[in-house]
Amino acid sequence: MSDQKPGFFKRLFGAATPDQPSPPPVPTPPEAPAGAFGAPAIAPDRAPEAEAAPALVASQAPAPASAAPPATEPRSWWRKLKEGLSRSSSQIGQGIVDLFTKRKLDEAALEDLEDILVRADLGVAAATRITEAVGKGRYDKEIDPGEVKAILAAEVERTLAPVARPLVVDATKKPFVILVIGVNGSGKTTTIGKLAAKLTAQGRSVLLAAGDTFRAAAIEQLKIWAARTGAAIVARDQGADAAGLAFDALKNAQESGADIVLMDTAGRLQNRKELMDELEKVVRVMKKIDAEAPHAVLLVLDATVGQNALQQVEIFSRVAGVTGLVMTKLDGTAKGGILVAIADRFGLPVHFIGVGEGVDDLEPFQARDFARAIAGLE
Ligand SMILES: Nc1nc2c(ncn2[C@@H]2O[C@H](COP(=O)(O)OP(=O)(O)OP(=O)(O)O)[C@@H](O)[C@H]2O)c(=O)[nH]1
Ligand SMILES: [Mg+2]
Repeated sequence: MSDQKPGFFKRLFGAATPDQPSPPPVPTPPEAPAGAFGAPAIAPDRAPEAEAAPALVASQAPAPASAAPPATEPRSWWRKLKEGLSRSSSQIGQGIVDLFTKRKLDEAALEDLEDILVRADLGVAAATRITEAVGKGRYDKEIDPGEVKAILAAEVERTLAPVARPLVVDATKKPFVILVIGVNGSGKTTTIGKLAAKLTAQGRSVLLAAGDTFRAAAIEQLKIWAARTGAAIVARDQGADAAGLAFDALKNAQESGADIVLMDTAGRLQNRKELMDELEKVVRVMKKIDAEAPHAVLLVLDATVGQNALQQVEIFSRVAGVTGLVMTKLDGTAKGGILVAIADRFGLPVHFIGVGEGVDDLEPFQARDFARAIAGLE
């Protein structure tokens, strides 16, 4: 990570931009309200608008020395994303090819298209919109499968653009506390490791809080990430109280002057009340130290669970006030379309997506890239 240029990080983590206007209504990409977590949706790396990414505020964070990312970086991410989403895109793409090759567009074809999209987890609302867009002005005409994919990509991008918002780390909040939550095995600890790598490479001091006190292996897993990224770590023994650990970690971060706390938590099923109560307690204890903490609550969702992710967003939001989403395991699943359904239903910012287990397999979420990848376009 150390060879990444600052311009790359400028796009990874926006800075607080206190004088930005309030968000306009959907579907225009919303801009960050004062002090909130979010920033204008960022254009894909390959587009010229990429340079319009929000600048870091000089007084709050060091100015980048060079804006240019390495020439190979965006393309390699695009490849990973495209390959990662290939199961989702081939399922949709094959369905479209089968449906529209040498066939006139009629009501039955549109219904079949809607079925394909619903089966690919995009949700009924998006499937209906996309089908209507395909049908518009094209009845009884032949339509090329490539044209259908282009319409699909455009509609998916329109849905996702408002939620593709970077995680804004406000340097005036010190430490900036990020609580990471989600069900068992969704990718929380790995995501924390990947984020720690990006943040430490950006020159920020990071403290990891080993809040998954249930499993000794979870504490060890986080210690490995700390050693690997140079982040500090606060851990207690297995079985310790997670809220107590949160208290220790925030105190330690305040005293040591850490910029950012990334707090891991034990995975919990959204229907286990006692575990959800414990999460609420973690948040309450954090507020005793800093009334505004946690400054960001990231819900990590595993794309492979498909429709179940909708319920996870709903319940975790209620308990812990989710401010943004990270979707992992988009590689190798045919259920990548669930991100579209989640955007439609909740409108929560999607900060990052994961397409693999490696440290570089997490990137800021960009609507256009995702839309084109899932539609199987180059
Ligand atoms: N393929 C793939 N695997 C991932 C991704 N993110 C995480 N994983 C893997 O998913 C598994 C679970 O990841 P963890 O980070 O341990 O998940 P967790 O949410 O911390 O799990 P618990 O602590 O048990 O709740 C590990 O094997 C990770 O390497 C991803 O984007 N793609
Ligand atoms: Mg974990």
